[in-house]
Amino acid sequence: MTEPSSYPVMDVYRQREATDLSHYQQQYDESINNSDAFWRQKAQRIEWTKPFTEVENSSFDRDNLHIRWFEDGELNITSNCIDRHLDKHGDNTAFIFEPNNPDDSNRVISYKELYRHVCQMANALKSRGVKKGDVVTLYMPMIPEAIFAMLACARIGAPHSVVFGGFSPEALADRIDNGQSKVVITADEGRRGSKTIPLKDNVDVAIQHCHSTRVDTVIVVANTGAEITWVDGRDVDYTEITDEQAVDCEPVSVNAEDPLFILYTSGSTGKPKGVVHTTGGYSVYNSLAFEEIFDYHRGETYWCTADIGWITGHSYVVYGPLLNGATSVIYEGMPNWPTANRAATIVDKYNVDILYTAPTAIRAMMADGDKSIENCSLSSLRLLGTVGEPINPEAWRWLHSEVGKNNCPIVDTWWQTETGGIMLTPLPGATALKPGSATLPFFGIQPEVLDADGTVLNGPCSGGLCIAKSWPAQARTIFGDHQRFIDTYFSSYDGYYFTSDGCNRDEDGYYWITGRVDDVLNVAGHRMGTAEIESALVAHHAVTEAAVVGKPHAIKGEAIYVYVSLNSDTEASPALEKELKNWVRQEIGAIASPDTIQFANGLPKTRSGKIMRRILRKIASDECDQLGDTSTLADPTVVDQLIEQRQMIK
Ligand code: 6R9
Repeated sequence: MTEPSSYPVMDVYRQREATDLSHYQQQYDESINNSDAFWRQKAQRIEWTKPFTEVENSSFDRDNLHIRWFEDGELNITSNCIDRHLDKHGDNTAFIFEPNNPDDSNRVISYKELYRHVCQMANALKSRGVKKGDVVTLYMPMIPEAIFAMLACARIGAPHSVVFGGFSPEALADRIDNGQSKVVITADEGRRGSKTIPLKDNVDVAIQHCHSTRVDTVIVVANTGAEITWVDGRDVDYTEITDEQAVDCEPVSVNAEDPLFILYTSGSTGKPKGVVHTTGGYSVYNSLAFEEIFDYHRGETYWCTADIGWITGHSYVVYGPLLNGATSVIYEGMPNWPTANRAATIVDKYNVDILYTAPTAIRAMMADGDKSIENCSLSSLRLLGTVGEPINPEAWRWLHSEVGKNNCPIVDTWWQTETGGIMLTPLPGATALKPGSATLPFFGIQPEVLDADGTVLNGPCSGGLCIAKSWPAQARTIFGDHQRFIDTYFSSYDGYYFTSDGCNRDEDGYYWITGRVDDVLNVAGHRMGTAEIESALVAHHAVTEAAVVGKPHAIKGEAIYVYVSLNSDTEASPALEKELKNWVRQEIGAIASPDTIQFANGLPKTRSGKIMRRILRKIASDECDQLGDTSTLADPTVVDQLIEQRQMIK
């Protein structure tokens, strides 16, 4: 049987009132042609402590760049996430926490309980001197306290900076320093399958590595109960400090354009940048996006498998769902531990209606075949979503038939840390699906495809994906470096936000993301800058030069392939290879650890000294017959050597 290339809107999927593409089209046109009126109305989803008068004040002109939404309005996002649900829905479940070990008991947290936890935590932060505008760093496992801590910060107007628990002490230190964060919230340890992660130990090391910030408070959640070192006066136990606090905490009313959080992400150059999101536009956009894209109805159970260390965790584990009074599953562990079908058993255990996950997780399940779904009915599911990287049609079809039982639409959602919310997506029940395409723009999003010369292309085409006008959830700046924000996103194409993704647009206007066109890798859905890994490598005494490229990988999407040339007095050896892998792990974190290291005598460079990664990518992928033009190389013989060395390590 040949697979269909397009999946029509499902008849069984009829939760919406008027669900067809013309309904979408009508609203979409309104959102673009009558943007102010559209967003003014959508902003009524939010309770404002001071109503805004003006909707949008923005320009993508690089000499006069500004992005402001609802700029004279005031609000508190946590009142919208929690307080306003209390009267009628306070006993509804906000979160069901599934622990790493299936034998440990789960935790069910109602909106009323969430209120108390968040208020007590907010009061605890105040008792340690945290004020509006102070950046608080979180380095947490996926446990409810991580969410309480994020919301506690937002309650008092303190921007949170969540650092993924897989990052190293060095990476954590950089982020603490960058945000000048005096307070860190962590846990003794995190759990990932059979492994534990020494979070508190890492925080201790990170604090020693901070150059410009004196951390005066470390709040520690006892998660595993492990023995940890304790610095009196600085370290405080989470339960002790929260238990003694009042159970109410007045939400601080902030301006719509006050920062809600900083989140670091990798770019093509230099150190990760702290992307800044503000409060008003982010709330309006994600409140709407969550409801529309997941077609969420109160009482349904939603599970987004992302970690709160990433933007998906911020927008679609924490804020989007809570703004809609949703019930979410959160899970501390790995999808395939202790058994291959763990994720599927969680779906069955909680009768999950909506599952939002990453292609890499789907491919890992697929690789385990029937084992990943055995003894599970998955019959509660009615909608599936993916995010993080392009989903290959094979994985899409497997998800559709084996997990969704041919009964669930799949929303393939394309977006970025910088976009704050989902940008390209089908709307379930309205958009016909094509496996591998993120389909059409969400409300208010005006994508354009530009060629290398900056010409806007029409109809079916391929080129760089740009966005022509601002949307409410857009990042406002890079923390402490506004010029870098302008240079990175608004300088490639005049008057456009450039996404750094390439794409194709087909005859139906559907978008097909082809991946990053800058030097950013996407490893298991995580963004990694090649420059970042290279600079970690050259900091090792044995390394003179390093070049990092992505190599296609069946499950992770891309694997990290590294070319390293060594000092003349150092010999290549398996021991050194291991040492370098560990080195990167220590400098950045396990997610950046190279899969392959190829020792090289020299790297292919242009006469002006630029490393030709295109060639390195081809060699790594064993496509040496497709090297293309090598005539501009300073020394073309380097390539033959590299190919020979590649044969040896295969
Ligand atoms: C939300 C998130 C952003 C990059 C982005 C693109 C890739 C994300 C995708 C996708 C194809 C999708 N990406 N979703 N590519 N289809 N549905 O992942 O943010 O970590 O900042 O990564 O991820 O390349 O530019 P972030």
